[in-house]
Amino acid sequence: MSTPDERRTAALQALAQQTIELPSWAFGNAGTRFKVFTTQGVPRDPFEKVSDAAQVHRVTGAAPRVSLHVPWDLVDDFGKLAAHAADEGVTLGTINSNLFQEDEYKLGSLTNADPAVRRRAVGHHLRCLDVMREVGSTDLKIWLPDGTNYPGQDDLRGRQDRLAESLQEIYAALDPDMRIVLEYKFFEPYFYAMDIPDWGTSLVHCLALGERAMVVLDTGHHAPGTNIEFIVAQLLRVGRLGAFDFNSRFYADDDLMVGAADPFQLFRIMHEIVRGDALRPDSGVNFMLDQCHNVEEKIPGQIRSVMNVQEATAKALLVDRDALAEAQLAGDVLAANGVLMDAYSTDVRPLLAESRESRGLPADPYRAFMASGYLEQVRAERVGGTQAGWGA
Ligand code: AOS
Ligand code: ZN
Ligand code: ZN
Repeated sequence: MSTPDERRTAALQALAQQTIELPSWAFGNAGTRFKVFTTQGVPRDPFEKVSDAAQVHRVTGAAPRVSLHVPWDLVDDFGKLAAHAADEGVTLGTINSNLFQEDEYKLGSLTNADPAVRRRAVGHHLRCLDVMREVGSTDLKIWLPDGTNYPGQDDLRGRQDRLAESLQEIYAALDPDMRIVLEYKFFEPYFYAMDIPDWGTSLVHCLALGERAMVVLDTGHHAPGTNIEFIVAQLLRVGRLGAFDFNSRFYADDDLMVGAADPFQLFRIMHEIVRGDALRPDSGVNFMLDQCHNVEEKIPGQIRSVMNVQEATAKALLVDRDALAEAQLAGDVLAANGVLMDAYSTDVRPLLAESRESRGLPADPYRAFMASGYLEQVRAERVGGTQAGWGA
């Protein structure tokens, strides 16, 4: 039986090691399909996006990697971008391939019936692998925008066969230390059938590819009411949870700040992570954010999101797992539920402040950043040029 003090000490240790990867696109102007509001001082190129991401790491100590999109973050010299990241105290992480802006992919990219289009889509991924070699990244993230809008539009099964072949070609080109992480989404941009709509389809393809193919779980990509922590538990059980794209949804793929819509759900997810011993830095699960900040300031929005993940994690770490197991074994429904709720109801902000201060970080990263003068500085400096936005 562990004591509350022992759980607290273990939580402090685990929290000090937790890292969260930031998406470069969160720092540019982005929003809904209706209106993208512009924010002053927004980065004008990938270098400035990396600098902004580094600010989040500076105050949280928990966000040391930045994930890039190709081609949104294309630069002439990726070595220079990696060196810039190192100067700023961060590294470049996952490379996201992007197949949703080319006209030729209207009827599909990796699943297209035309072999020439499929070849070009595979070629784009091979280019992404080169970028990964240049920046020292090991994860290629594929979110496949392919799908159909009308029954009968294409052969559902044929598309799966073509997808399997295309993925196999990409997988065969991986270096030994590289992985494919494969995301799913139940709808959008197509509405009748997405080609990777769910975790089952992603898992089927990953299992066929091999051990270095893992599922990405974007928390906004499920039908309302889906039990996401169940999916987390199952993917961990079979060793195929490669990464999260964290965000909040009220309605659809809202890409709002993680933990804003449903902090209890985030806690339940992190409880399964702790239960599955997947918080360890070498567990193979990459905790990423995938968000857009349309009405709020972007860097503070990312800082708040990192803090929200840390709060949910701290609560999950405080669960009295012995008492929980005992109650579950005894069939004591209310006691078991009570153990979880006790942890969820704990105010972990003092614990997190202690964790940060013990490592020389500000107790409140959000306030520290707002007082740093960085926003005022970039608003004054970043005049001229084109602000980075959704897709650029
Ligand atoms: C799209 O809905 C997905 O969540 C992807 O992860 C995508 O690459 C990301 O949102 C950037 O557009
Ligand atoms: Zn995503
Ligand atoms: Zn999404």
